[in-house]
Amino acid sequence: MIPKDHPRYRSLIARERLARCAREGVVTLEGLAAHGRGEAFDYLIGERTTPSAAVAARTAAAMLLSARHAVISVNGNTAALAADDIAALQRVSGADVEVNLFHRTEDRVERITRLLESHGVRVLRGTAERLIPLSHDRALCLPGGIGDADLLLVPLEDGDRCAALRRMGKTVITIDLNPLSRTARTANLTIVDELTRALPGITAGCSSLEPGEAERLIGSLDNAYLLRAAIDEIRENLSHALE
Ligand code: PTJ
Repeated sequence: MIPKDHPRYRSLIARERLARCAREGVVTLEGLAAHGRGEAFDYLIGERTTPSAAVAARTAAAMLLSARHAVISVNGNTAALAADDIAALQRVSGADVEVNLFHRTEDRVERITRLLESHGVRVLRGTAERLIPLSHDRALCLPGGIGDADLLLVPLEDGDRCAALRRMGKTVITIDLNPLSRTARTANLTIVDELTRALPGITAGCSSLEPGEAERLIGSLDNAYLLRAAIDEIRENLSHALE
């Protein structure tokens, strides 16, 4: 039992949930390691949504609402940490949700689908085909889902698939606390923020964009600028860390 007044309460609850989901076969052991890397970067950015991440989240909202066919691609970590946030974002954006895994087994796809559905997410189902130009099973996706999408939101992505999706001509938005990762540098738009802060930020953006704001945000999108801003924010945070 984690006491509510523990100074690291949120972090400990997230770890507890991931560990439980790992025991249930939703999250992989590799996913636990990936979360640890994310936590380390979250310390560096000060465990808050930085100004550049807030702009990135609003831009993501604009892109999701302007897409012909937007799909949110969900993996084990995302389902474990943010099933309610995915449901809320799907409601306001109308995006499809597809389960796509790095460590793919049909059993995991089914477990993650059921977990998402129990939180109110409508998950695409069907027969996956090898449509993404990759040699591993992350190539498998649904022809009417990721296969047809013009825009993908892929939280906690791996760099290979991000690059392959770009080669297919798709626009890729990612959420990644590491601004130096290959994914962060390959995506069209990277939100350098923790998943459970970034998703509600996108959802809020979807219901509060002013007239003309979406065009302005999309027109001025510069991911390299946003990544440099994230690194500057880390540097600034570190310079006050021990005060
Ligand atoms: O469920 P599967 O089989 O699809 O596997 C999912 C993982 C996450 C294991 C897989 O996609 C993977 O190996 O990812 P990577 O290459 O480790 O990349 C994950 C990135 O997400 C890293 O750069 C982490 O810093 C970052 N990250 C981890 N946790 C969070 C995060 N970013 C935002 N919020 C988090 N909670």
